Amino acid sequence: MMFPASSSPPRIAYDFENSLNHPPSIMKTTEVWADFSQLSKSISIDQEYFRAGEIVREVKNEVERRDWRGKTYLELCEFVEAQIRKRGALPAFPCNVCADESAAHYTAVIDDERKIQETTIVKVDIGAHIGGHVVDSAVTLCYNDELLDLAEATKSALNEALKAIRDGGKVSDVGQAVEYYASKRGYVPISNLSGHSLDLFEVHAGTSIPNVWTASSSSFVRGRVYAIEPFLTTLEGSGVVVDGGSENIFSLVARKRTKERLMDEFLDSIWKKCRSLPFALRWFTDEFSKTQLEEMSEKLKRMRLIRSYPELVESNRQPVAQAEHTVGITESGPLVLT
Ligand SMILES: [Co+2]
Repeated sequence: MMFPASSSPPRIAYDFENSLNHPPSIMKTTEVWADFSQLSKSISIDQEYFRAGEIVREVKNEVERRDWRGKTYLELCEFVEAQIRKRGALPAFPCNVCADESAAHYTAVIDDERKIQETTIVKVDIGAHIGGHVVDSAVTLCYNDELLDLAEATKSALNEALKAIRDGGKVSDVGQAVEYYASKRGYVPISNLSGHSLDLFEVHAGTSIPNVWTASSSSFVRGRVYAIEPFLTTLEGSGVVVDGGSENIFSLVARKRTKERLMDEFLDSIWKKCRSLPFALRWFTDEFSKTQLEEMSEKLKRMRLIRSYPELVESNRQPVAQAEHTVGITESGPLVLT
């Protein structure tokens, strides 16, 4: 069967404390990547992916059960991240909350007072990891009756995409399926937002899975894990996202001493909490003040020790819907983990 609905293997008790000590504490993050990607290629789908997938599925249900209108972005982000932690995983990236024309990479800033509007379409993109085994999935909350069809079509486009995945098959089959289905429903896929392979402590591990047909020669590889995520917009949309101006998601690029004690402490804390997975400044307010965090992040960005991920908005300011699942290519075929 292509997508067995509930064939998760038995749960295993996972010793997270020990797993965190597992990566050797060396200075260059890139060296850690090399070691881990070798390791993960030699084994099939690790149990941790199944457990992390189950956790994200539960968290998505908790999000969908509630009415978020009038609540703040901060409340939604903190709810999602607390739900992940409560279940024994860690956020793999700050919860993304993107309304209307915003498609990706907005997370609540410290003291964010922005509220979810009464009539809106909101993408909630959720990532969790257990010992670096990252899963990534999203739900669209549609509080705008006129956009219900867009939201539903995007969900169905994801199903079409999942059906196009084969062990050893071309990733371009997915883009073709999404593009064909979207046009059949009267929508446009966002061509510069793609699905991606996942790896240990890596959200984007090298292989892109575009949502339109491309000449990509990449194939799905058994034992590997992929996030499949179509984004659709209306026919008035350009099908392209551009920088929206805000930057509030970051990740560590390199661990180097800066000659400033506070910044070194911040870098150490980032590494300890997140390795080089994406983070938000609000995750560090127990150790540093808001002003310190804002100043340090600016400086570290200029020094290229951290990078930022700008918010991405549809260039014609048209509404965008997203659907996303993480899929593992197992011995018995592709399996949806989330
Ligand atoms: Co993703």
